Amino acid sequence: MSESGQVSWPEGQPLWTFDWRLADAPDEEGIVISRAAYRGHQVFAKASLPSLRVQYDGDACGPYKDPLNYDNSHPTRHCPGRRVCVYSYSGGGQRALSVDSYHTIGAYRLTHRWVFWSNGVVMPRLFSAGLQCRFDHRHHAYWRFDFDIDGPPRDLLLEYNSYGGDEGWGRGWHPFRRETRRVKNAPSRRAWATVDMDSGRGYYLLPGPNDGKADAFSTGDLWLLRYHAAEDRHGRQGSAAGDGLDAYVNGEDVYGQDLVVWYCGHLFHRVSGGGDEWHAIGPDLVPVGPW
Ligand SMILES: [Cu+2]
Repeated sequence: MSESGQVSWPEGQPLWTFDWRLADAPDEEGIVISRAAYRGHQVFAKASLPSLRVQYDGDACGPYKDPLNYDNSHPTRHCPGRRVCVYSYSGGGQRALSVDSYHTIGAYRLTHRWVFWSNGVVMPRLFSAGLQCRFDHRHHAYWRFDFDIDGPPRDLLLEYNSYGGDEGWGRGWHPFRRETRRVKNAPSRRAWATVDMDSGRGYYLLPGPNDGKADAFSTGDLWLLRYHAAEDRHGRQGSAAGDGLDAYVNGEDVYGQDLVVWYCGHLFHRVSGGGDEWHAIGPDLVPVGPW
């Protein structure tokens, strides 16, 4: 089964337009956002959460790959009778449109949410509570952002480091020419941005404060890949044992190409916090340039 819809928000003078869909295997990748545009300029061809891996200390349980699908989603009080809840609210002088779904997997409770703000900011989020196994563990959430800023071609990914020089994209910003896997580096305030070379429009990708960092089990924070349809494996990407993303990093040119950016948030869940505590991870996507 699946549930899907189209958004044009706010009504009358839309800032955001996109399609959404929550489906079962093999398309179990949480709520999938597609054909998203802000102020009439394309942002994503597709954005989704194809993989959610869990590792326990000492492998006391698992590891697991938890699917986010229609089958394990449930209606909430907010939206009776529906699995995907679409609603708007205001905060900090901005309006927001939220699209979310609530899932249970064993004792886990999970909310997958996309928030689209009127100022162009996008907040992908995963909220987690519940204890399946009474050992400290880490949830690794892999978001896949198939950016098509102003259309598929001519995009590039920049990385900011406070120690970087000026290479023509602002002090500290370095453009990647080849596919790569990257890890966070808080001391240099490392962040990323995907930019269309012609329009100058783009999106910063700013790691969230609770997003942790890569470890031996989940070895990356960001992957920059050239788009290939065959590399979109939907909910079948990777397994409990491995995310399978390094296999796509094979030296392809990514400078001014059609790009896919994967971002992983690493959520440390201490058993001592109990099962009712909710944890949240996810980056902020912030528009840059003349939107
Ligand atoms: Cu947990």
